This record gives sequence, structure tokens and C-alpha cells, in this order.
Amino acid sequence: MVSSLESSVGTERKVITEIPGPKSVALHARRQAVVSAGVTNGFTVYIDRAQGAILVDVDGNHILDLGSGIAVTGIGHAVPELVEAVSQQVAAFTHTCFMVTPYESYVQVCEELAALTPGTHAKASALFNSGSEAVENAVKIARHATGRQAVIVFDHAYHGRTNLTMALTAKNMPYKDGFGPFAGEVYRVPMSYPFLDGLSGAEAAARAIAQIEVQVGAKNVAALLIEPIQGEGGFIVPADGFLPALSKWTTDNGVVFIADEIQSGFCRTGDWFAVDYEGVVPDMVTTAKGLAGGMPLAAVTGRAELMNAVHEGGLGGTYGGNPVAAAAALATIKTMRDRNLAGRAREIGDVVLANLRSLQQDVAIIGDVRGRGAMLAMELVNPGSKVPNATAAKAIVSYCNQNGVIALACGTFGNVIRLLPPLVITDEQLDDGLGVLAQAVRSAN
Ligand code: PLZ
Repeated sequence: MVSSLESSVGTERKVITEIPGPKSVALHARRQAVVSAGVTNGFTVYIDRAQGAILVDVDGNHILDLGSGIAVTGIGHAVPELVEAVSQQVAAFTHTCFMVTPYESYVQVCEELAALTPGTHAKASALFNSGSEAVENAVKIARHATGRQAVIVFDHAYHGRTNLTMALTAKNMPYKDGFGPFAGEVYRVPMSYPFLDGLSGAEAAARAIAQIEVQVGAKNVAALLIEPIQGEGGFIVPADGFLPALSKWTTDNGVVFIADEIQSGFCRTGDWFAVDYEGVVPDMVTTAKGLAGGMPLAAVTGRAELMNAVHEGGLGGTYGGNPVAAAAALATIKTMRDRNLAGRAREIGDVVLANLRSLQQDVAIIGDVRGRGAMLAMELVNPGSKVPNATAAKAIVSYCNQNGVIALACGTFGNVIRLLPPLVITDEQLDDGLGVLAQAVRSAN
């Protein structure tokens, strides 16, 4: 089954119809009749099958994936180890509800999370279905364990779309507009954004901490929640020293430091977690996306004394840690380890950063090139300024799509192009994708 899939997909980008092709156009008309307009699609080719870094649409176009379904399929599509593990688990049993009758794979996932997340302290985890749910539970646990209520979040943050996580997310459109009232006791402070603020990590941390102490009061703060590299907000890499300074402040003040590694975790940045880069040890880590290679699974992993402070029965949910998703996570983690995908992410980063920096020399609209490992981005500006250029970002995404490449925009101002290729992307595929991207940037310049 796996080998025939491989041969039917191949490894090359091929555009054989207009994009979207006629079958995708027909499906899209059906979709518009029955799917809520609130759920949108960035790129309306309908997918039939996929392998590695290639998606095949219903018209037979072979699309090169530089987005991994927003940092999910890090190990690539239809990886044999995952297909095998999931198929066997589906045949064995699909659901019991862990709260009713447990099974080993849930425990194994928690063992892996304890071993892989930073720090050698005793840890415990709880499993959920989505990133938002993990973040929401991390906040619940931190409040319960500290007996405090305030939660500190940052400008440009993205943490989800549930009621609490909307409050934690910074950007109004499209995530929050008209969906209030929002949860209380959430306080937002400035992020380190080196391209725009020019501050060192220590200076940016001092600015944030001063604001917390003046406006909230350290003793009221249950948790400080931060994406170590911000995702939806614009792939903002804080200046070195920012995260360690915040981490120290939380430790000194009895505040739970929660790293939201939902987008940056699981080898994406060239380490298992983005905080590993500066040796920061969070009190809690939230994970999802890359954890289970496309099956819905999320986790909160934290210091055992925090995680176990919650009363019995205080955490849970029908599907959390579902056996099929747990099997997928174990296969995903094994694949990442066996194929050294953290190392591969670093190689991808070296190639892409060099390529985009040289392109930046030639075009006036690239203000900044940044990222780490295979979490990479360019920020587009009006020539000669730092004024956000969302028009260029839209044009670049659309040019890539027309040519069979998935590239994603992000950023508070919609002016950042992010690259999140599957970590198994080949050198040839990466070259091909960067070639299309360069043409797209030149045509938007
Ligand atoms: N925390 C850091 O990146 C999800 C959102 C896409 P869920 N990011 C993609 C969209 O527009 O809805 C994300 C994240 C970080 C939390 C989340 C939320 O994870 O699995 O989408 O709930």
C-alpha cells in the first residue's frame, strides 16, 4: 500500500491544469453551499493524496508543500512508520476514553514528553485534542497550583480560538472580532521584536517586567505564557537573552513560566523545542501540531508538583490522548529520532537563510529575513522603510500558489511570508521551492 502510494505521488512539483483546476472549482462550489463562510481556505485546490513534501490535488497537480499544514506534518505526508502504526491501532481499537479505561500508548506518550521536554525535574503530562485546549488547560493548572489569577501574554501572541485562548491571542481580525466578551485577568506586555524595536533581549525583558510589576503586581501573576518564537504573529524571534531574563523573573516571583511550543516544537527549530536554544527550562510546555504528524493530539507537560496539584478528576475530556493519535505520536517521535530531523531542520535553515539573504540584496521589499531551523520567514516592507507591505505578501502567496507551491503569510500586519517545510523535504524540492519563491518576490517587488 505504502509503496504504490509513493510511486503514484513521486517527488516533483507538476502543474498540469490552471490552478485551481476544474475538479477543485466544482468542489469549491459545493463547499460554498454547505460549509460556514467563517471557515476559509487559503488555497482552494482540493487534496486527494500526499507523500513526503508533495500534495496531489483532485486534478492531478503535484503541489510542493512549504507549510506542512501549519507546522503539523514535520515528518512529511504518508510516512510509512506512521501509516503502519495508525493502521494497526485502528484495527486494534479506536477509543475507550482514557478516563474510563486506560491503555499503554497514552502512558508512553507522557514518558516521551517527560524525557524530551527541557529539564531533568520530575514531570507529568495531560493529553488533549488541540493546541487551544492544551493552552487553556495549562492556564487552568497554573491558576490552581498557584492560587493566583493573572496571566501575562505578549503583543503579537497567538494561543488559540476558544474563549480563554482568544483572550490570550493578540490580534483582533480575524480571530476575535465580535466574539467577545473575553475571559478576564489577561494582561498583555511588549514582545522583543528586534527588527522593529532594536532592543537587546535584556532591555526588552526589563521593559516587559516593569510593565507587569506596575500594572499587575508580581504576586498576582499565576503564569507568564509565551511562544519562544512567535508563530501566527509573524515568526518573531526574540533577541537573545529575552527568554532567559523572563524565565529568571518568573522563578524569582513564584510565577509559572509556560512555553507555548505548539508551532515551534518537535524539531521545527533545529532542536526538540525552541527554548532549548538558550537552555531555558519552562515550568510547563504546551505541544500539539508536530507532535502527532497530523493526528489531533496536544499536551501539557509540566513540573510534577504543579501538574499534580489539581484535584482528582479536574482535568480530562472524551477524546484527549485518543489511542490512534497516541500511536501516531509515538511513530512521529521515533521517526524524528531515527532520521535526526532536528539536524535536518538546521540544514534547511542554513540553505534557506543564505538564499533569502542574498535575495534581500536584490529587492527592496524584503525588510528582514529571520528564523531558526525550518521555521523561517521574511518580513515585507515598503521600499526604504519598515512600513508593513501586506500587498506584497498577498501577491507572493498567490504567485506561489499559481505555480503549485504552498507558502503561508502571517504577522500582525499580514506582511510576513513564513516557510514551514516538512523536515523530510529533499534538497531538490527545497531548491525548486526557493526558485518559485524568488520569482514571486521579484514579481511583487
Ligand atoms: N498556540 C503557538 O500556533 C495554532 C492556527 C491557525 P490549535 N496555530 C495555527 C488558525 O488560524 O486557527 C496555535 C499556535 C500556537 C496555539 C495554537 C492553537 O492550536 O490546534 O489550532 O487549537
